Amino acid sequence: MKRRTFLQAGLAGTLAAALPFRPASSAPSPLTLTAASRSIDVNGKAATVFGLTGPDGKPGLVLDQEAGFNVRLVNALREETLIHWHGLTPPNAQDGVPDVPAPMLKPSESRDYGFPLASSGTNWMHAHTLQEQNLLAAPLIIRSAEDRGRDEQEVILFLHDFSFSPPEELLAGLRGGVSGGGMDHAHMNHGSMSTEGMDMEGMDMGSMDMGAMDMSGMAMDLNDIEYDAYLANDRTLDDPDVIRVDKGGRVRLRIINAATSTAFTIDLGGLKGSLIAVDGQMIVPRAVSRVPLTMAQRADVLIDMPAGGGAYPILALREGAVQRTGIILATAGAAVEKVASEADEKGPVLDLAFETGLRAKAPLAERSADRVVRIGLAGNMAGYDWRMTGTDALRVRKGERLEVTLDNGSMMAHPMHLHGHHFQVVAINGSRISGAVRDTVLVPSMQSVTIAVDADNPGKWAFHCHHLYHMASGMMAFLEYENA
Ligand SMILES: [Cu+2]
Repeated sequence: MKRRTFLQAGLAGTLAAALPFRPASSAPSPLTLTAASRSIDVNGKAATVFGLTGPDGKPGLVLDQEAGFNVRLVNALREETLIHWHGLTPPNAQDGVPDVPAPMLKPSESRDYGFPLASSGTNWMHAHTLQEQNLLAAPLIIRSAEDRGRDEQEVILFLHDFSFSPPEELLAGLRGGVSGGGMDHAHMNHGSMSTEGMDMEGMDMGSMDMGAMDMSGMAMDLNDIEYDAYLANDRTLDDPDVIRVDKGGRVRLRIINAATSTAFTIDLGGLKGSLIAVDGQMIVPRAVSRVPLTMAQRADVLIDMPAGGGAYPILALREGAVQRTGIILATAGAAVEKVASEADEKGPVLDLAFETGLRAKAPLAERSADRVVRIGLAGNMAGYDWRMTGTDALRVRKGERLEVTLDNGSMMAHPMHLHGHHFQVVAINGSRISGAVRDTVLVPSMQSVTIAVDADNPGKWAFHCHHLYHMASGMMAFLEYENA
């Protein structure tokens, strides 16, 4: 039976009049998502980057949760690629790590994806290769019926770190091969700063050049790469995305840090927000004016715009550096003043203070762990040989509760991401909390974070640092199900 005939038969008589017309429920045709090259303007210079465009011509996808994930990925690039659905929990065969297990898509090849959407939330999609550096990444927003019924304006803030140098060159520079363009300090100062003569008491953690001190007084490395620009919705503050909002209206900011190796602190400026979700998962709402956001993390912030109107920059401050990017929320007729791309002060260094205060709205069920694993995070800037240790123990059976303590003995912070699952942060430096449910957690230098995972999605799942160059240099492991 042809689809049209089937639909007509199914909708015959009074039933057709009573039910809303929903062709997607009987014979869904997939939404087309195209990976292609495109051109953007970065500080007055044309740049050829990748992009992922949905059926409406906009970047990425905005999906209704109940319709499920029903997408045809088309590779319109002249090279192979594959896309990871970051924050979703697809069956293992539909995850996007090349050959784990699905192969890359060849040029002009397409592939259909279909699975139920377990939760609504702010997620994203990206290539699990160096192509991510060239913006093969986009928002992936899942909206529940409840979300769609709210009287609020949704605004996406999609962050990225941009370089005119190819990622292969950036990586080679970090490994010591070449002094690639865009990097000026990959081998300077890191791990070698002296604390002698410093006044630790009165020290401003964000004011030091190149790094900062952890609590034991050791030097931490912050940024591996000096980028040419920091983008918010593909733009810099020289020509920012100005989004029209209503006086007194409610805005739901969906913030995505899609930078490959840059952490930010989101600064709401004069506005007050309520943080309602992290990594797409609801938390007990928390009043915020600033939100730390490491690589791959997301944050949903509700903002009630002032009744008087005006123009309000939402800024992303680069960690430990003066660079910043952002968007402007502006009411009709408001004068939009230019915001400089560099601040007077360096952006804050991310720690776990904020994370410690987060509480999941729907925590994992109370139960003891069936398996407890300790993973070390190791490596250094000198050799650029990042790795995870103790990974042989990353095994689980379906139905088990796994607890993993991520123990960072290196001088850099690592944003750790597990595919195919959400986990709950259950301890920070050994102190138990009922923390946020997430898919990416920051483990700062010389600190530990314990996560709990319910093993409910069999397969072989990537578990890695979301700093692209750490991952590419070896900081990646797999959680494997036994008897799967
Ligand atoms: Cu890392």
